Amino acid sequence: MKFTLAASALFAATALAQVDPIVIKGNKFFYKTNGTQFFMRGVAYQQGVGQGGSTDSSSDYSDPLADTTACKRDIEYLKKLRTNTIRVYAIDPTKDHKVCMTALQDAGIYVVADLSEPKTSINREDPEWNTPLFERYTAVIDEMQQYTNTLGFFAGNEVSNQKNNTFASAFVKAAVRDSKSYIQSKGYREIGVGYATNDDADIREDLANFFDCGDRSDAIDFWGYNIYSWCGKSSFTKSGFDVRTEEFSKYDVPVFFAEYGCNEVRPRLFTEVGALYGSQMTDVWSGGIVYMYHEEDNKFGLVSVSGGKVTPNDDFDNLSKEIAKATPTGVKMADYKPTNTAAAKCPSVDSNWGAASDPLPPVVNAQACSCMMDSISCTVDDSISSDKQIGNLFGTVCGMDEGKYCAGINRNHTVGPYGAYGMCTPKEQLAFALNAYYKAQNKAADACNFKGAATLKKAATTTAAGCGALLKQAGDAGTGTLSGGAAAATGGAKNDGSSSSEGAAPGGLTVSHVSVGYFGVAVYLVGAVASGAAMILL
Ligand SMILES: *[C@@H]1O[C@H](CO)[C@@H](O)[C@H](O)[C@H]1NC(C)=O
Ligand SMILES: *[C@@H]1O[C@H](CO)[C@@H](O)[C@H](O)[C@H]1NC(C)=O
Ligand SMILES: *[C@@H]1O[C@H](CO)[C@@H](O)[C@H](O)[C@H]1NC(C)=O
Ligand SMILES: CC(=O)N[C@H]1CO[C@H](CO)[C@@H](O)[C@@H]1O
Repeated sequence: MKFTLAASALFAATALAQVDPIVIKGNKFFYKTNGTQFFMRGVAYQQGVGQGGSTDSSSDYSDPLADTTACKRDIEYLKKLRTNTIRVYAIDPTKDHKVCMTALQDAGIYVVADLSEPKTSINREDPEWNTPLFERYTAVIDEMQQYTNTLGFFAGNEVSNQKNNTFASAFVKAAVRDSKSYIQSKGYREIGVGYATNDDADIREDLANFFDCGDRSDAIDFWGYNIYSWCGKSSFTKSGFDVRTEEFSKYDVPVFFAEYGCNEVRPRLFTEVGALYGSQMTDVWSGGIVYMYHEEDNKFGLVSVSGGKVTPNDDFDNLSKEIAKATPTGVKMADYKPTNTAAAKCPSVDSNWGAASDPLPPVVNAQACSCMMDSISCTVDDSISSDKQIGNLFGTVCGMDEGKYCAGINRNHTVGPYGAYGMCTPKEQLAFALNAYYKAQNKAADACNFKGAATLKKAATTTAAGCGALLKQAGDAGTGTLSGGAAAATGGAKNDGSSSSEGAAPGGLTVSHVSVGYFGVAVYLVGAVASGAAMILL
């Protein structure tokens, strides 16, 4: 009897630690079990992340959910601000987050996590969506989905931030699509995947429409808005919050402020809190996330941390007074009949908007990359590893014969179909292009050289099951369309013992190849074409 009691007490304790998941219905969030509407009272919680998630792409990040001492210490302050959500910008999926996530659950605090990290993120200057990025994104999903207080993920943060890089949004939307299909294929609970946008007047409407248009399985589940237009003693109309609210009044998914809190006037007064949680906005907005917890050089902190000790500042006190009054009731989930059910209309590609809605960049398919690597007979020499070397070689081979050897890795939808292998690792893409050149020279031995950067290998005679179909779909030039992919890609490629040759896709390409490497590619490519360097390296 005693034992049973103890056991059930223990069970109760465990059950209590799991908070009720947040679910989405129409343009609102709800607590799943009791159907009370959920309004975010959030705080951005990560040191060393600039406004809009900006970080030095070469810098390391420190995972705020892995530091258990700081996490437990800070929760006490977050509670004083009635915080029910924190936003984290980069977590390390290999670390253990149980202690902090459980402590957050005990405090009723949910987490919205960005899926990228500074070195592995979609680069607005030379965007792509590929297997290393997919591996990073899904590793974060795998880690965070374990906790019922994970509210959602951002597949990107302010990636397109002005007219000349709107093209990058196509790759972010491909990331949304593949992250959503991964969550579904793994049978995880429904966790939304969204995007956090900047507030650029030229592109903000097209951005919101682009991510919400078309097929629902490609579209964002919620929209985060980083907005700093209410400064000092502003107002609903002066800040433009009225116009933003009108713009989203027909949006069919939840919208919230993913960052807010202009600091032009300090201490910040946070009078926008009254508007955000008041009757003019709560039908459209689901609250917001104040940027940010830690005081740093950019002067946005609510507290200063020094020697492990937390000191709240005037901003903190002002916010706590305002947030105490933020008590919207909203609607009950059962009574709520969404009226905004139509997807947004896709923006057309013109001088203001560069991303085509259809097709989106290819679904990531690691297996297809590995099959391709098996099948080729000219590949990148092992001596080639640096971003600069890879970038130079892209410049060379893609600069030849009007870029025809790079059609299979093309990432510019304007100049042709997306190449089927543009989602492989940079080195795999390079191998494909070198091999395409080699084939076009009738496999002359000296055509697989590139000053020692390319090397002959044996094409695998028997390739892994399913390779035949994939290679056929992609076609010789790599300009076909692969079916399937993403969801199965990680597991498929890794567990496929039959995929044998030395050319199989490298599992753990270092992350620096992703953003830094590709930035290099763009630069070198332009340089090579412009200067005719294409010819020189031969
Ligand atoms: C619904 O559940 C949440 C969290 O479990 C709680 O904060 C909220 O007060 C509940 N709503 C009602 C009406 O009891
Ligand atoms: C966009 O313009 C900025 C200057 O405003 C420039 O630094 C950047 O390289 C441009 N990006 C692209 C993709 O052209
Ligand atoms: C795509 O190619 C076209 C034609 O060469 C070019 O004008 C455009 O700038 C390219 N887009 C990007 C984002 O590179
Ligand atoms: C609106 C509000 O509470 N303002 C306060 C913000 O903090 C400063 C400094 O503590 C006070 O002087 C303001 O009254």
